Amino acid sequence: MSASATPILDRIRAPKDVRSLDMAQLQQLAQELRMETVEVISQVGGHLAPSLGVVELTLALFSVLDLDRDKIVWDVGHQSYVHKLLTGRRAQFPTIRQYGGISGFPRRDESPYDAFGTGHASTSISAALGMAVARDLQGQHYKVVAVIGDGALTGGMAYEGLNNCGQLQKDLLVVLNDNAMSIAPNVGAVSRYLTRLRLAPGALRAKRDVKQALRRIPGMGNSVLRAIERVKDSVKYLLVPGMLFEELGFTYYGPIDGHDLPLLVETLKEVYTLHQPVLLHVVTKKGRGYPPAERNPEYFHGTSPFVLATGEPKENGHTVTYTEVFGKTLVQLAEKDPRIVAITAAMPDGTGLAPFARQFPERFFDVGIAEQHALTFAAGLATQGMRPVVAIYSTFLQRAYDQLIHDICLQKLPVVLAVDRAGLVGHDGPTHHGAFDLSYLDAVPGITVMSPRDEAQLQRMLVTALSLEGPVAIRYPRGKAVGVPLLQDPQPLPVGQGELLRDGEDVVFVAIGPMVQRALASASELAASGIDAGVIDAVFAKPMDEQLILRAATRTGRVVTVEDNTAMGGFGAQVAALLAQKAPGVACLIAALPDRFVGQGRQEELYQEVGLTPQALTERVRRWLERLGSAGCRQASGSEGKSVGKETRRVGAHSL
Ligand SMILES: Cc1ncc(C[n+]2csc(CCOP(=O)(O)OP(=O)(O)O)c2C)c(N)n1
Repeated sequence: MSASATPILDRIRAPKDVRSLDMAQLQQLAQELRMETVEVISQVGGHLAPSLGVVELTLALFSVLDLDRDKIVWDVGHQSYVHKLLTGRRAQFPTIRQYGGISGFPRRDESPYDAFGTGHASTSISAALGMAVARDLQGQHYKVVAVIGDGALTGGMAYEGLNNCGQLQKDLLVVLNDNAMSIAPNVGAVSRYLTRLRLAPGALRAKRDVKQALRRIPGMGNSVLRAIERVKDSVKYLLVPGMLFEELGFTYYGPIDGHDLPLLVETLKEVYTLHQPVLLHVVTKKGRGYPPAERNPEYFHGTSPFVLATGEPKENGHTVTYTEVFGKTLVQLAEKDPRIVAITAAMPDGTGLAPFARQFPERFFDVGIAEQHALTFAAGLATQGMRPVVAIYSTFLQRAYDQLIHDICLQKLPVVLAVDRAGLVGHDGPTHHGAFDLSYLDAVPGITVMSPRDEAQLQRMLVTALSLEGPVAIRYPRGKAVGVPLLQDPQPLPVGQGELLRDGEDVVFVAIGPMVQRALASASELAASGIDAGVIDAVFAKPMDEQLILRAATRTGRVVTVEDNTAMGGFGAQVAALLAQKAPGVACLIAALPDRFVGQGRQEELYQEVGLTPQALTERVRRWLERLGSAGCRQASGSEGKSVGKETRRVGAHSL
């Protein structure tokens, strides 16, 4: 039998097994963890570069902390793969991010070692502080560690947490994992400040060297040291960089090399004994140890499956995405309209704004992971006649809801929200699904909300949005577009007008966005079994084309709404409310995301699970019509059990 390539990792069943390893074994374990991570992620895809960057940091934390008591909160959590491998989930690791598999993020329901569920950035300090306060109130003793990246440190919530830590002075360690990268290169003044700290290394060494030298002075070293501690502030000013954190009430350590395992362990042992807020600044390299990821950390931040030897993507066939069409169209429009400016919260590539940034660098703003600021910043720009377009993922827009209501909509400001990744996003799972936008957007007065059924309609929506004098949101899904030809000169859409795409007598689908294609496919399937289903593309979720919907509803007596948004307060709920008021008696079936958090997997697997594939819709509609048919017959004519098709049309018309 050949020797295992991962002899040490093979022995790790739980975090305590890491604590018993010596430094040489830890070093070897670091290699093995890298190998395992790269191999698995090359097959299934995932957040490779962030996890490779924290191999040594994770090992050092595991070897110093007692994780049966102590807690680590991983900010964003996309760098927690090594943590997962060391906490009893190695066997499931190949299922990471797959349907039914383990999550790509920490989850409290997945492991007792996942102290806090994450996915969105900048939450770790607040959560860790909450734990530290609970610990003290309960008279318990354990260490709480927040690990936050320099990218996540651009998020306002991180400062709210730091600010509160400085006041409460709890025993809490914040590890700042500084790789100078967000997904893209990090931005902002704090990032510049961290760079200055990085460029002035040796400070920690200097502090230690002074301490050690003093201790060696016989008879008086320790008393001098104590005296120095008493005048700590002045010593700090002399020896310690990181005054920003010191002034916020933290003891700052660093910056230290986050790949120097002995130094990490030694430093962590030292800070472990301090029972106060400590910020340890470690410098790491994103993608460390896998050359393609080191060369291109942005691509390998979150990657699809790739060829291990080269780092080349396994799937090469490129199909145009909604994101790309948005980005390209915006560039074309901005060429003609100098008022257009584009804003992203740390996702220039993900939101398709990279071409805009290249072409109009002075009109492009990456504000960091700061969605709230992004929206109010846009509002400010709009007050002065600019036309800001905030490109943002649906899930992250949740962060900025008050800014949307209070700063943009209340003031009727013409800010365009390009809401990407609406609906189910796939492998990132419940932290990242855009499951709520129609509900939360439609609730706000004065906003126009649209969702395209194909990429040409997206172009027209963008033109429409930029022609309006108030706030607009266009929400579109992750992934490839339909494949219709793009428009050379997209024209604005008539606001509030839906489109009847297919006439039908038995039932009418009222669908929105990408669900329109599914409704059309389902209508074709239903036709094959004798059910004549019409399809309306609502186009606008707000203002909704009430007349069009009501006409079709009263004609067929049966409406099926279809949306990739939660059923709760969503598009279907609006249609149902409309029908209840203006066409009572029309039966309405709402096909939407369920009122639970949907898991992870390929998008289609998930849509299958929630019954939003064309086939699932067909089945549901057929069964529903059957039920209605019999109920309707009883009500309308007293006869039993009439089924779907032409007969239900009679029943439907009758029951109106
Ligand atoms: C609120 C929010 N906005 C945007 C994102 C998308 N996002 C995921 S990771 C990341 C960059 C994080 O950078 P950093 O914290 O430095 O970690 P690194 O990946 O460099 O290890 C961003 C912008 C997010 N997860 N949460």
